Amino acid sequence: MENNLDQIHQQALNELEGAESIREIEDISIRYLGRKGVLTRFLRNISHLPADQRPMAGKKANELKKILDQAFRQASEKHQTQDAAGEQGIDVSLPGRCVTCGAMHPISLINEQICGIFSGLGFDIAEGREVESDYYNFEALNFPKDHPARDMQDTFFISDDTVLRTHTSPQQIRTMEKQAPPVRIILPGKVYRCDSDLTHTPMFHQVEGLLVDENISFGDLKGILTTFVHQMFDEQTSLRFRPSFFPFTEPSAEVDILCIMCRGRGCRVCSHTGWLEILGSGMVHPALYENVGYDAERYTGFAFGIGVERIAMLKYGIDDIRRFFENDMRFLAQF
Ligand code: 2NL
Repeated sequence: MENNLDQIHQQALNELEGAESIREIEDISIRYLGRKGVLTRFLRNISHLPADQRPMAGKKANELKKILDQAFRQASEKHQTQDAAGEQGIDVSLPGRCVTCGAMHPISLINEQICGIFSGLGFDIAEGREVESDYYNFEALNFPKDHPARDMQDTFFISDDTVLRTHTSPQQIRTMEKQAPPVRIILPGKVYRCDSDLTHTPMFHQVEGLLVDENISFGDLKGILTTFVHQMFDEQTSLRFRPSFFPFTEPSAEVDILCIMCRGRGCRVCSHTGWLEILGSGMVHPALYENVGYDAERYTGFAFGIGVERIAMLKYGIDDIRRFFENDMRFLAQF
């Protein structure tokens, strides 16, 4: 009887050794442990043995059943991993593929930084449409009929009366139409101008700001924009307010910072002036208040416009604005 069991054990292991797939292992398992399997039949025939041999035979046979069951299972698991890799033609010994990680676009980074600074100063963030009417893009903003910006050369016209917005100001007009002062908003977004060279792309990003309330003076404009410059660049950055002109502000001022490349000594980046222009600003023109129904005697305010690409070029030392939109991963991965 024991010889018989040893024989079954040995034979099963031999067959298992020769098995080359999970299916073959399953077949062997069925041949030994299945309903009509060799070991199952042995167990069933124990009752025909002499009574004194039955307990020992039963014990040994059940032990063998457990041993074989485990052997089949282990062999099956081992094949499973090998087969899965083999079926897909995968060489599991090769090193793994690197998963490259995405990164924020430099323009998004600077845009978020600008918005973060003004959020901290209490400005709400608003957004608007990119297709605008002539009225909101020009008329309401005090552009005279013959202003060059109203020319095909500078503006993308969709029809006689519809344009791709050339600045985010139209949405500020819409906000003032809907909301009484105090208004304190910034407007980030894409704007479009028919222009293309080292420092201009037909689409670029702007963050405009507007603050209107009682008793707002040019001093408030200077304070807010000085704080912005110091947070955006460096606490020590020197800046100056230089008189300028925009149809929608009076007086108007452009803000320059001392050149961050040459510290004012004069270099190629600042065209040897020692200063870099970083934004435009001014006190909101009273004509705009008339257009939105504000009392121009009671309210004053200031506005400003920041070119996001311009700030990004200065902060990252990039001399061609088109780099931002070529989608070259070698460039974008650096930020
Ligand atoms: C620039 C100049 C500026 C504004 C934008 C503005 C908006 C309203 C009323 C008055 Cl609703 N002004 N925006 C004011 C001054 C300058 O942008 O060079 N941006 C890149």
